[in-house]
Amino acid sequence: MSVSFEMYGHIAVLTIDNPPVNALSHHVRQGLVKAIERVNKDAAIKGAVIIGAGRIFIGGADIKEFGKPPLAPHLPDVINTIEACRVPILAAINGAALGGGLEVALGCRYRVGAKTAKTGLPEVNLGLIPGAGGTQRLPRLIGALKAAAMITTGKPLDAEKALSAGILDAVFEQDLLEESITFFNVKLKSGEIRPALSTITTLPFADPKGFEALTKKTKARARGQLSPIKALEAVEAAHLPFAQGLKRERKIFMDCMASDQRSGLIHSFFAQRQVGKIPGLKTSKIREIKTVTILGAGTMGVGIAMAFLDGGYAVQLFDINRDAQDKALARIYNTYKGSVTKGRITAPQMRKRLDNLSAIFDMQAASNSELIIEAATENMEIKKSIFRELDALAKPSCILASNTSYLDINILAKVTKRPSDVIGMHFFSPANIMKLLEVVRTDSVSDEVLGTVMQVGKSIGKVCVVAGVCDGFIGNRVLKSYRKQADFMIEDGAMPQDVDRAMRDFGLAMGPFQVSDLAGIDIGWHTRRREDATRPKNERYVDIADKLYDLGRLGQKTGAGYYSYKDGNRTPVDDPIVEKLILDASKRKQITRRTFTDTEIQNRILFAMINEGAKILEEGIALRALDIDMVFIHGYGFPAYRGGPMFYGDQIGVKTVYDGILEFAKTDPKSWKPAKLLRTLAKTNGRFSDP
Ligand code: T1G
Repeated sequence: MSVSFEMYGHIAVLTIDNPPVNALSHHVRQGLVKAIERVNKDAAIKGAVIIGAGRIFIGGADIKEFGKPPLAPHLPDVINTIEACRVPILAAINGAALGGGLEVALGCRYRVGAKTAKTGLPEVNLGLIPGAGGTQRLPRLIGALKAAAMITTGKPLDAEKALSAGILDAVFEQDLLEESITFFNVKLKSGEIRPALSTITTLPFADPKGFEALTKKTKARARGQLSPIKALEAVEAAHLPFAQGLKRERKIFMDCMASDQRSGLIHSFFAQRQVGKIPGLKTSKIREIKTVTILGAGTMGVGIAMAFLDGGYAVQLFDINRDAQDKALARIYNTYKGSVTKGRITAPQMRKRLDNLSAIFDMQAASNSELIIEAATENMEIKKSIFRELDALAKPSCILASNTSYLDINILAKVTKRPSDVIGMHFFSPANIMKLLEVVRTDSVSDEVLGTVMQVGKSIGKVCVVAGVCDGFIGNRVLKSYRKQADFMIEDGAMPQDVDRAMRDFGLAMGPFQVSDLAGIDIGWHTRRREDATRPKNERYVDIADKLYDLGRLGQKTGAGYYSYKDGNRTPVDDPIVEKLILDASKRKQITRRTFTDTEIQNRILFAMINEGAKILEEGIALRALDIDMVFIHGYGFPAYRGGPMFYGDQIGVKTVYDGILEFAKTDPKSWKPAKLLRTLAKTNGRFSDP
C-alpha cells in the first residue's frame, strides 16, 4: 500500500510508504488523492497528518518517471487537492522533505519536523526548478529573497535552520507522530487555522535590493547552467496572483524538463549512485576499518588524513621528518580553525577530529591499523621498499593502499606476501575537498578488499570509481590526451587564453592552461621527463611548457606561468612574454599560425577526451562509460549539466565524434587514431551507454 490511512481520534494519519525514498511515484499520487477524498467525505474527521514511513519523509518526485509521458494525477494538482481539503492538514516531516516532498508540505497548513528533518528544493541540481508550486508557495511563507536563495542553490536546511526560517512550526525530539498530533489538536481547538499559502496575496519580507543582488550572484555562479536563472524567473512570478504564478512556474518547469541540461544532470545523479556498484563482485563481505595510517605528511598526506578525520576515523600520520610533521599538524589545525570560523564545523567537531589524529615517527606504530595508505614520493623504488616494510609489520587483514597517480601498483603488490590486500587509492588534491577517488584494481586484489575500499571511500564522502592499472588510470590518462591537443593548438595558432575561454564557455570550471598554472607547470615537466625515454621519436612534441619551466614560470606559485598573476592575485592576466614565446615556438617549427574558432577548440579537446575514453573502455580500464563521466565531473571540473564526456558524446552522437576525428586526422593522422569502439558505435549508430 503506498499511502496507508489510520485514525488517531478524529485525526486521519496518511503514511506514505514507497521505498527507498518515498518518491511521489504515480501510485503514491493516486493514493494521496484517494486518501484526501476519504477525509473530505467523513465529517467526523477534523484534521489530517501526512508522514513518511522509514527515515525519509518524501524524497521528491519520482525522477525515474522523467522523460516518460506524465500520468495524472499530476503533482501540482495533488498538492492543490491537499491544500483545498475540507479540513486542515499537517505535514509531520520525519526526514528528508526534498523537491516535491517539501512542495507537498507547503500544500499543508502546518509543518512540523523531527530533529532529522531536512527541507529543500534541490531541483536545480537536476536541471529543473520546483514544478509543483514550490516557487509560488515558499515565497509566500518566507519571502521571495530567502525562497530564491534556497531554490537557486538547491541547498537543504536542517531542522533547526528550517525552524528559524519559518518553514517548520515546531521541531519535536521524542515521538514525532504523537507530538505532532498533540500540537495539531491545540491548533484545531484554537479555531484559528492558518490560511492556505495560495491565498496570500502580498509576499512577506519584501527586499527588492537583496533580490537584485542575489540575481547577480546567481548569474555569476551558474556558469552556463540554466535552471538557477530560470528558478529566479519563477520566483519573481510569485508577485502575480497565485493561479497565474503557478501557470508561469509550470511553463518554465516544462522548458527545463525538455533541456539537454536536465538529461545531463539526471544522468549525473543516477551515475553517481551506479558507479559504486561493481558488476560481478563475488562477495559483499566488508572488513571493519577503525584506524587508518597515512604514510607521508606532504600535501596529499595531509589532505587524505583530513578526509578520514572528517569521516570520523582514527588517523595516524607518519613521517620520519619531524619538520614535515610539525608543518602538517599546523596545516590541519589551521584548516579546521578556519572551518570553525566560517561556521562549516563546530569547535567540538574540530576538537574531536584533532583528538582522533596522532603523529607517528616509527612505522612500526602502523601495525595497529586496518588500512595503511602510502602517500610518499612518486618513486617506484622508494614505494617498493615501503611496501616490503609494511608487509612485514602490518597485521594480517590490514589493507595496503598506494596513492600513486600513475605508477604500476601490480609491481607493489608483487613485493608483498599479501598481493590480494594491495590496492590503489588515488585521491585528488586537495584530498579533503575533491570528491573523486580512483580505486585502482590490481590483478591480484580480492573482491573483499575492493568492496571494503569502495565502502570506506563512500563513508568519507568520496565518489569512488574503479580504475584498472595503466599510466594515469582513467582521469590523468584522458587529461594527457586533451592536454596534447591544447598544446598543439597554441603552437598552431591559438593562444592559451583562446583555448581556456572556449573551454570555460563549454562549462569547464577552468581551461587546461589555467589548470596548469594552478597545479604547477613543474608537475607536467616532471611527467614529460619521465616519458622522454619511451616517447616515440617521431611523435609531435610541443616544448612551450618546457620553455616556461626553464624561465622559472611555474604558474600561480611563482606569480607567472602561461599567465601572469599580479601581487598574489589569482586572476590570470594575458602575458606578452608568453605570447612572444609561443610565436617563437611556431617559428622554430616553421608553422604558419592560423585562427581556431571556439567550436573547433572545443571539438578538438572534447573529441580527444571521448576517443581516449573509448580506448579505456575497450581495454577494460573503466567498467562503464558512466565511470569515466564521474571521474571528470567529480575530479576535473567537467560541468555536471553536460553529463560527462562520454554522455556528451552520446548526446551529440558517436558518429559526429568519429567523423570529426577523421576530419582532424586528415592533417594530423598520427595523433588522431579513432578507437575501435568509436568506429563500431559510429557504424552501428550505437551509444557508449549501451549495456
Ligand atoms: N526519484 C527516484 N529515485 C530516487 C530519488 C527520486 N527522487 N531519490 C533517490 N532515488 C533512488 C536513488 O537513485 C537510489 O537508487 C536510491 O533511491 C537511494 O538513493 C516536482 C520535479 C532522498 C536524500 O532531488 O537527494 O521533486 O541506486 O543512495 O543516500 O518539484 O536520494 O538504490 O537504485 O541517494 O539515503 C527532487 C534526490 C526530485 C532528491 C536519500 N528530489 N534524492 O539519500 O539514498 S525532482 C531530489 C536524494 C522534484 C518537483 C521536482 C537522496 C535522498 P538505487 P540514495 P540516500
